[in-house]
Amino acid sequence: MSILLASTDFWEDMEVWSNGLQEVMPEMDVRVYPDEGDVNDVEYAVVWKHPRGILKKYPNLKAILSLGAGVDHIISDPELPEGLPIVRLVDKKLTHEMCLHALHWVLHFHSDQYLYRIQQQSREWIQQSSVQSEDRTIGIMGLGNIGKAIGDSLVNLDFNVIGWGARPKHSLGNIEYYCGHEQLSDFLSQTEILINVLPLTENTKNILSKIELAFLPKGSFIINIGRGGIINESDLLTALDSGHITATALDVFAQEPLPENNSLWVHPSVYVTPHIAGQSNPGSAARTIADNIRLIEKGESPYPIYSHSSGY
Ligand code: OXD
Repeated sequence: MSILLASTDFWEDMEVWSNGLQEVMPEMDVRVYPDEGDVNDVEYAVVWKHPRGILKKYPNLKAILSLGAGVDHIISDPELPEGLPIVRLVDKKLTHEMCLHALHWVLHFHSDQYLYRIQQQSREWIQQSSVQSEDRTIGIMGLGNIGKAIGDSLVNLDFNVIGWGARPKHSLGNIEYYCGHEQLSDFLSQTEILINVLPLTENTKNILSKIELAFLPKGSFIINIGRGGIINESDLLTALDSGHITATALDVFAQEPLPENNSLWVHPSVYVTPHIAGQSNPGSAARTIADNIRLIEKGESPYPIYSHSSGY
């Protein structure tokens, strides 16, 4: 019985990942693609942007597990074997990192740090009047595990937090929830700092385009740590140029790595980070993946499984 690790993106860390998985699952043989040995032995594939088409080579595969929170890198494989559970990664260290990243940019924008940086360049001593956190509305798109954790940490800092998602939700504590396309404009029109954590699906692609960006109040900020394809990048640039959006922190892009000639690199109101907001932690992610494999071995359901109908 073996686990296959496959990625086109993590090669330099593959040894760390394979050692991490081997340590928590000594009963399994962890192999790294393309050194998979006998293809009949492979029962689990643990992947991040695996080479397209390889997964159909393993006749005894029982499940595909993601090394990251998203699974768009898996389901975009046109030759994916059918009928296998695809397991997302919900890992508390990854969630914590995403919270810290989001918090960093919220505070940067909320407390005018972006402005003081500009003032420093021209040696201007101007004290901006501060806004109390309870008077600042942060809107989070995507209230899954990560979005909810970010929301809760902001509520604890007394921010006014609202959320938007495609489906009805219960018990979001102090986060007022807006649901579906019909409530998107209500949600956006109150949002001064928008945090996107939505996964990329057929329904969320370009969900923030010209019309939706115009619903945001003038002078608002956007933090994107979900997926790049959710915001129409050329509409975003137009909204930044017009001053409708003051600044944006982008960790994810429609095309990654962000091409050298993309204007987002050089726009003065854009902060670019190279998709590092929630890096999976080999130690804790390996334990979560091992727990899910053991559940499958016991005939139980791993958590959470990708749902074809919701697209994530
Ligand atoms: C992920 C990511 O899906 O880092 O975990 O984007």
